[in-house]
Amino acid sequence: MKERLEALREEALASLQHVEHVNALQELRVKYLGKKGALTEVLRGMGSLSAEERPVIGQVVNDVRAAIEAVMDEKQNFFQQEETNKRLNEETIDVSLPGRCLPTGSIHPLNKVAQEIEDIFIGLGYSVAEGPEVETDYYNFEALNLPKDHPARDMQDTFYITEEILMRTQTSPVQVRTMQASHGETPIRIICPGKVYRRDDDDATHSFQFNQIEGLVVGKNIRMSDLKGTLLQFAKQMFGENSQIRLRPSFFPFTEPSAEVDVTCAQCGGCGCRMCKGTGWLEILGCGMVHPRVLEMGGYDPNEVTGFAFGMGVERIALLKYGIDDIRHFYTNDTRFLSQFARM
Ligand code: 2NM
Repeated sequence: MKERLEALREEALASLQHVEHVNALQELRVKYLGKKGALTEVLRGMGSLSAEERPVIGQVVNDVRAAIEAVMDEKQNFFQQEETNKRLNEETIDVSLPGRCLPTGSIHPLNKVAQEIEDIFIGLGYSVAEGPEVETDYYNFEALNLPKDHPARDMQDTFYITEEILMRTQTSPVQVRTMQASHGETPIRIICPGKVYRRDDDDATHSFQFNQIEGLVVGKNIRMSDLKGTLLQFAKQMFGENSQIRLRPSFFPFTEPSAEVDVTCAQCGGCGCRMCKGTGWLEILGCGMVHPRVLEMGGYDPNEVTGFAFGMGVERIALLKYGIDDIRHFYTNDTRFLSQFARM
């Protein structure tokens, strides 16, 4: 029996020499030390031994088991270490690699231009005033010298909610509200930025919703020359120090006299190009001296104070400033378009 046990040990140790994988090791563990393994088989035969032989053979069984287990444990540790080394190698982190860049947003060109316009007028001492986009007929038309039967009150162009409530078509109702809230106190120096709405079909130069900035100055002895000087200052800051402006007579119900303002084309310096259609001039805004009736409805005595006002479309200014050919680029939100303004 002792010989059988020793032969078993030699056989097990020999097989263990060639083991190259944990699975094979596990198979050998079952084969020699398992419940139905070779060593257990030998132990079963111990019943037939004499009382003297039993402890001797028992000791041999224990020794053989210990010898086999020792080599198996050693192999097990080796495989474990090998596995750990492999994983450490595969999972190395190159701490010198640059981090991944997250895409960052940028300020929308329309908001950027609006902010720039606001900053210029804030620098000239103006305050920013805002008001509702849903307006009453009274603030949007009536108080701006457009009574119900006025031909300039084109029903086609206005989004009506009820007969008396509408989407504002310009930001001037904010200026009426400001005048009325001031109770005849001067001076007023405000700009009113915001969204306005017109029932237009969208195309390269029109949108049913766009952004406007209107300005209003009310005080003693405010004259047309103040308006012209202010707008020249604005044009120089917005389009470049060499810019010039010209005023052409026009008509608005809320101003008298009224004018349209052109700025010299910055693309060609006034020589004529595609942008200015060969004229050297670009139309940028409308303006005029506030109509006495508008001052009156705003709570002012037109014999005591005068005022000037102007209005411009932010989209139009942005198109001209950046040489963009279609207003719809501003609303499509294609990041290839928008990202170009990130660093401008
Ligand atoms: C324009 C052109 C001319 C304007 C007038 C007023 C107010 F409230 F004083 F009557 N606000 N804005 C005005 C004048 C707006 O936009 C092209």
